[in-house]
Amino acid sequence: MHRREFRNLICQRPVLLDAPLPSSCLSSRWSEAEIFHNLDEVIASLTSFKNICCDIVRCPSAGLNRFAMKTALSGEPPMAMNCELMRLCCAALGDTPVFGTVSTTGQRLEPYGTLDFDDAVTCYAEQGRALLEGGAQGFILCGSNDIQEARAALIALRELQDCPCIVELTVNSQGQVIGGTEPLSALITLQALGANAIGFVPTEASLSLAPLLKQLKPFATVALYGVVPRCTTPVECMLAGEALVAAGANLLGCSHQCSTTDQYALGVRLHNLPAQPVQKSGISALSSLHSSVLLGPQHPFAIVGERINPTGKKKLQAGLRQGDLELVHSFALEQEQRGAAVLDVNMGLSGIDEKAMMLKATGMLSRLTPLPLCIDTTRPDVMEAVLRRYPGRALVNSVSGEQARIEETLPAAAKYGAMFILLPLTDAGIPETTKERIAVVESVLETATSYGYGVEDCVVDGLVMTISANPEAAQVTLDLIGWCAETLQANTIVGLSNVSFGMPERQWINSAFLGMAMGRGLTMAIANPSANSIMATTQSYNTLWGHDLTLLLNGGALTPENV
Ligand code: THG
Repeated sequence: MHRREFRNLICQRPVLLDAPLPSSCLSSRWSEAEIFHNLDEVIASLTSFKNICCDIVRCPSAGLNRFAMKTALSGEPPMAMNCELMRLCCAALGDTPVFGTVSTTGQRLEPYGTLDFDDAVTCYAEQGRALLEGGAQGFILCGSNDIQEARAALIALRELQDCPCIVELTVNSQGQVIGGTEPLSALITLQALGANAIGFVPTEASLSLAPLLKQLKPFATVALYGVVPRCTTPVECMLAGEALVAAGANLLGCSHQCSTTDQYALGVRLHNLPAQPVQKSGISALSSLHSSVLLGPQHPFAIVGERINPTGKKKLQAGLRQGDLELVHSFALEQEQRGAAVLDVNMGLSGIDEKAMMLKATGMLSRLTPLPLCIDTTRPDVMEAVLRRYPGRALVNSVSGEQARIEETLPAAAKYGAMFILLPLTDAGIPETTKERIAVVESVLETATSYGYGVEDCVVDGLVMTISANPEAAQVTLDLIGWCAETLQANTIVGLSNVSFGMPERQWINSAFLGMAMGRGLTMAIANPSANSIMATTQSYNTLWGHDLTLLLNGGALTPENV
């Protein structure tokens, strides 16, 4: 099945996705090996549902990966089992599409465990290939409780074929993805990475997912999927399904404790419920392993902390040359504590292995801080390597009109669905006038659109130059910011300290310029959050626009003694 067909399917009406396994299998929780040894019974159960209520059937292949099977008792090579099981399901179900299921390897991935990310990707690619060979129309990643495992599977399956991938995450009774990822953060990460539907399974079978789906719906550009809680009657099952659809669900599944009669009732009911819309254009948002940051004029102003950058920092340079990340660690905590929303990470230093250092630093930072990262490198291979492993949705710094950025960095950013900073410059240099810069912004955006990007996925850099070299530098940048905010409705950013380079009283100039740019619609700045004047302006902006009243009302994050 092509991804477009899947989208059409869910646009018609809510879809039921299920695995009508034999009750003996469910009650005694068969292993995949046992399922394989009782195939007749499994297939008979699947067939009994043919054309009745399920729109998509799950092939019970979930645990047949090389890591999980190592511990299971079976003589068959797992890949042959995947293919055979899928083939039999497809033969039994005729026209009803069968999706391959994959699930945990049973081993913890880095950074929490020892399983290498690439080994996990290889494992899911191998299983996915076998399932496609057997006739899989799409994939479901079942009950994942680790965002990195979900990412590894999604990357592997997306690299195989352009078929739909549904990701199902386990949430606990507090509404958190097990592993500590907030559901919104998981949604931002996985929809950017190319999942076609994202869903949740509660660890407590009686928990209703309706409030969670309702909360996530405004942020979802993909289908939402929810599992109906445990029911005791068919009517109860229908009502629970209706509640999930009303909350925004496009796909439903049933708890294993629901009877086949319950499932049938729900399937029939769905034929008469309206399809829930799926938003076309997305939101500007970044995420990390645990958390997320929303960007734009309706949200708090975002300071991108600039300090993790060896330029002009002797101590940091010396540390990095010895592979020591102690200063990176302390700069991160300090910037987080000072109110940065995002951390820029730049490891550009002659004589070090930039790729290895970037991977090491971003891996450490992902565990250390909930702030999403801005990956600042000119090397496309470094960008690609970091984005592949980063457990969230990063900000790419940067894509410009330069040929190398367009041909290499942009495709890498697009593959992992990262947001990107758009620098309005070309191989010919930085255009002097606002008009020329606008032309570069439009041209880069046009190319980005062909990769599936929308304007909400980019942040235009105002490219502020120092006024000590050109007295009109600030004006040109302010006009560009104004145009982006009003006409393009795009986020904008500036490297704030550039404006005052070579001038006296730099902090005065920087904070005045920040206020002026905010007035034209600036939404982000790369700056040093240890500068009180910058953070005071930022907190005041957030208070004046009503984004965050608490900070100043409580005396501000900048306490009297450090202002
Ligand atoms: N746009 C985009 N990315 C950028 C910039 C931009 N990345 C790099 C730069 N400009 C922003 N980052 C920095 C990092 C450090 C400094 C300035 C800008 C800096 N460092 C002090 C020095 O060199 O002396 C050290 C100060 C300290 O200890 O923190 O000034 O414009 N997209």
